[in-house]
Parts: sequence; structure tokens; C-alpha cells
Amino acid sequence: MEKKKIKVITYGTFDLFHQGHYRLLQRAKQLGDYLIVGITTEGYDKTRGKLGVVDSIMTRIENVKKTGFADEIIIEDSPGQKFSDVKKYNIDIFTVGSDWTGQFDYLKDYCKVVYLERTKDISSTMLREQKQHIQRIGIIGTGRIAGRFVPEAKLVSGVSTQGVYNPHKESALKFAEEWDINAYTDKEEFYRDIDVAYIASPHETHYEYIKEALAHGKHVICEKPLVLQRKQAEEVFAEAKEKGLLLFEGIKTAYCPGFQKLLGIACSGIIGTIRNVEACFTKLESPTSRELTDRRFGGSFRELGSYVMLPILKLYGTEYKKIEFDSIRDENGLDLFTRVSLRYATGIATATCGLGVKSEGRLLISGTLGYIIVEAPWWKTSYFEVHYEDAGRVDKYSEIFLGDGLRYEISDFVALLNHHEKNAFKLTRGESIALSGIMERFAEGEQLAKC
Ligand code: C2G
Repeated sequence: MEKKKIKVITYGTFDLFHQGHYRLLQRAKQLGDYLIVGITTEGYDKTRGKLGVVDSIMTRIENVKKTGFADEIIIEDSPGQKFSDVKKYNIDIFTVGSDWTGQFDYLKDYCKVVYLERTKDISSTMLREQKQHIQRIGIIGTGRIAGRFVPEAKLVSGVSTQGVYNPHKESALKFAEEWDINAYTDKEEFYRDIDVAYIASPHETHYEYIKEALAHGKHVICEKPLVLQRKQAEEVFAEAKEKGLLLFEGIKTAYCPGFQKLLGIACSGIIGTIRNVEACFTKLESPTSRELTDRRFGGSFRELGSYVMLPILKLYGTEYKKIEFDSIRDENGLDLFTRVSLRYATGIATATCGLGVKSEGRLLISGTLGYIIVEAPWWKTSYFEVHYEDAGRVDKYSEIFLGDGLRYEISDFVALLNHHEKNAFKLTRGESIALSGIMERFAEGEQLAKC
């Protein structure tokens, strides 16, 4: 009697086809006798939040076909499809890369589920052959935000998280193990293997890491606040420009579609001339947290100030006439709650933020014809309303905000890197420089307060 054919199925976008994809398909085929490859449609990728897909589905099908591993190619077009395909095609083994470990265990009742080791090193030789489409990102730092970055970057086409650097070997190894990427404690090795540095280390270390990465010829995405002094910001942006490198401040709100839509509506004239902006963001932190114990670089404004200042700088610009800070401080002298009052030629603004005081986290933009109200979490903008003198008239807007939102800044960064988009920076160097200057003014006020 003829031995039953072992049927294997796997799925993917296979965008900008690279060594990781090739090796996955090669090993998937070796698992059985017959391999079906499901290739995602653009529509499905959009719904699952995979951004920046460059190649058309026909190109992606062609690239998979060329490997010769696929016995059959199907289209993946909906979230529940894997489940029905396993039964429809009488599948014995479902397989996918180990970056999905655990995500498809629900199929175990219907077939064997195999997670194949993700290809960590996508070699530059392979990429050179492909004209370097895939940007290899190296993370500096192993904290909370770094942990959020990895799953978000996975959903952006054109990037591969190469590894993580931390001077403390055990921290680097632990993080790398958790996220299935390479660990680096040798900086030269780290910089050799990457194209982009993502800096997610403590605030006060950003400046040195940015300079170092630029010196190694690497593009940089740096978590907010970029740096804490205006002249440092001017220096690093000048250096990046001179080297033809991209330097990006990672304030995720600036890049998310909902916030972009909000700015468009606010500036469209529908609420008239903007005369007042109020932005508030509070997040209670434990008194033992880094943010509330680091006497030199902790406190609410350094942690949340970039968010609450963003809409003000975006709507009024960077040329404020006056700026004043007032803070409620704890026994460490750290600000538990800070209010920033700004006066512009055409309007006023108030930004409040707090790690030790809870308030209504909303964004209010008041104009001569109406106002826009965005409830918390406005910094992950997904819904807002426009109100007018006529209380019966309310315009409602909504926009998708997926996951932790870092994918939007990463996708923008890659698009600018690969020159796909000619659109302007959603957060300009002028705004980042102004933010660094505001951080410096805040610290000066802090020094005075301590005297
Ligand atoms: N892959 C890999 N090594 C890489 C990159 C990707 O082994 N360096 C694997 C992925 O784990 C996946 C396949 O190659 O099994 C295709 O990767 P993508 O095109 O990025 O597809 P993905 O977004 O992971 O979607 O329904 C689709 C599936 O969920 C996979």
C-alpha cells in the first residue's frame, strides 16, 4: 500500500524575499512530502497590522515559486483561514518560524504544529544581492520599551531585528533569549551586524549612544526624550545630516494615523483659528520605580513631557514667546506633577503630566469656530470629536491604532530610509531640537527650585 503523503502547510507575507524566508521554506519542505504555502494578501496584512509591504502579491508569489519548495501556493486572505485550511487540505503538519512560537497552538488538535528556528542573521551578502532592502535593527537597552519594540518591528516589512546590546552580559543574554534574537556585549560586533540602532536605554545615555551609532555610520531611532539639551540635539542632527544618516526621535504618537488625521482636521480651518491647546497625560507609577527614584533624570516631565508638548509644537510651532513650569515635587525633589504654560503670538497652551497625580488625560484644541476633544489615551489617537457653538452638531472621527503603536514610527522610518515615501518627517528635526531645549529649560527651573 502506498505510504500516505505527509502534507505540510506554512504561511507568510514573504515580502522583499530574503534568506530567512528561503531557509524557512527549505526546512518546511523537509518536514514532509508535499508543501502548501499560503501567501498573505495586502488586505489581510493590513487587518493584522503588517505595515510597509513593498512587493505586490504577484512578486511575492513569484519569489516563493522560484525556490522550488512549494508544491502548491494558496492565498491567505482572512484571520480564520489557517484553521479551515488545515481541514480542507487534510494537513499533517502546520509550520511557521519560531518568532510565532505559541501563537498557533490552537491548531494542535487538528495537526502537528512545528515552530522552526527563525533565521537570526540575515547576512549582508544576501542583502547586497537584493540591494539591501532589509534594514537590520540593533536594540540598545533591554527595558520595557525595548521589549515592546521587538513584536512591533516584526509586523513591519523591510526590517529584521538583528539583536540587542547591553553592557551587562546577563541582561543582553536574557533579553535575546526571550525574543529569539542575538545578544551582543561587544559594541564593535554589534555595530558591524546592523544598519539601524534603536536606542531604548535610560534618558541620560541617549546622547552618547546616538553619537556612537552615527560615528559607526548607522541610522538611529532614539526613544524620547532624544537628548536633554538643545545644543546636544543640534549637534547630533548636524552630524547625521553631514553623514547622510537618518536620526529619528521615537515619540510614537507623532507617527500614528489617528494623530495625523487629528492634526489635519485641526489645521483645516474647521474650528477656525486655534487659540488654546490643553494636553494632559498622567500615569501613576510606584514610588520605588526608576522614574520616581532617579534623582538626576527621573520625574514626570522627562518621562511624559515629550507626549504633552507634541500637539502644542505641532499646532503652534516652536517659536513660543514665553514658557513657564510649575511642579509638585516629592521628597526626592522629583516632579510628581508638572504644568507647562506657553504663550504664542496667536494663542496659549497648557501641558500637564504626572506620575504621582492622576488627572483627566485628554487633549483639547479650542478654536474661534469650535473645538476638538480627544479623550485618553489621546496619545494613541483612535477617536476624536469636533464640537461647535451649535451643540446639536458633533463631527466624529476614528482611526485604527494597532498594538503598541511603535510599528507606525518604524514603518515611517523604513519608508524614509528606502525613499519609498517623499512625505515630510512626521516629527521634524526642528521640533525635536525644540523639545530638547524645553527639557533643558525645565531642568534649569529645577536647579533654581532646588536652590
Ligand atoms: N522568517 C524566518 N526568519 C526570518 C524572517 C522570517 O524564519 N528572519 C519566517 C517567519 O517566521 C515566517 C516566514 O519566514 O514563518 C515568513 O515570514 P513573513 O513573511 O515575515 O511572514 P509573517 O508576517 O511572519 O506571517 O499568516 C502569516 C503568518 O503568520 C506568518
